Amino acid sequence: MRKPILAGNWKMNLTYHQAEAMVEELLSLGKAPESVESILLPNFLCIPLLADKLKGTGYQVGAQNMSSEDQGAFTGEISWDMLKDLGVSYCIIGHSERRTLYLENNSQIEKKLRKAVKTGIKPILCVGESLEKRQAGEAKKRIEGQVHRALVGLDREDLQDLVIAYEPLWAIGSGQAASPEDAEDMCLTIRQWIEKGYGSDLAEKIRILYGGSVKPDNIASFMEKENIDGALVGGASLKAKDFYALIEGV
Ligand code: G2H
Repeated sequence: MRKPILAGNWKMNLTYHQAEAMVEELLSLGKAPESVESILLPNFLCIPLLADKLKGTGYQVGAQNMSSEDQGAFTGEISWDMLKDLGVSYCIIGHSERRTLYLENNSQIEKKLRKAVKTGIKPILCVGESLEKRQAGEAKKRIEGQVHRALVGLDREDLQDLVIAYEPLWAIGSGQAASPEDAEDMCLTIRQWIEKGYGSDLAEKIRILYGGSVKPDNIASFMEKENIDGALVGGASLKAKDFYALIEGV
């Protein structure tokens, strides 16, 4: 059985002191349930704070992005070992906001994913189609292409900790989530693609998440689906009560 994941992507929200207050409130609500991997992904400046506060609580700390390089003259970048040094376990790779606003392309995403898996950072690879692609009936082709381009040259052994998040662009931050049926269909498509390329063992093992306007009141409808193993949540992960309710809804 695949252990579900609830990952809170804070994006560029919460200052250090706001993050501190959020985490303290979260910890006052109760323990992280053992049946779910509960991960908070704050901005880089808050990673040391969360790593410290969440140590031994069952909550994990992730990053929203990382460099594909090891070290050196890469102004403004953060490397895998800087993250690992602080106890970061997961890192989002290729979020659609990085792809569209910062023009990250498939080749850069492939390099980042390769660096993550080779250095023991567990990647949460994000894929998703635009509304135009969906309306043109090209959503599946688009998703398969993104997964294919990100995994080029990696083999089954590299991908044991891979997590993929299906996040349709039109559902992100819009309040308009995909229907659980559509989300399930796309997550199944991804799993079948993995099965074809890497075999059924890996396809059965990897966690595939849905992301895009997930809230405490709709998470259960996604979790009912066979091929959805959790959620990547943005806006609704910023408040402690909502984040805790999301974990309970998994
Ligand atoms: C999609 C999601 C988190 P939100 O980007 O990755 O954000 O839940 O705000 O739609």
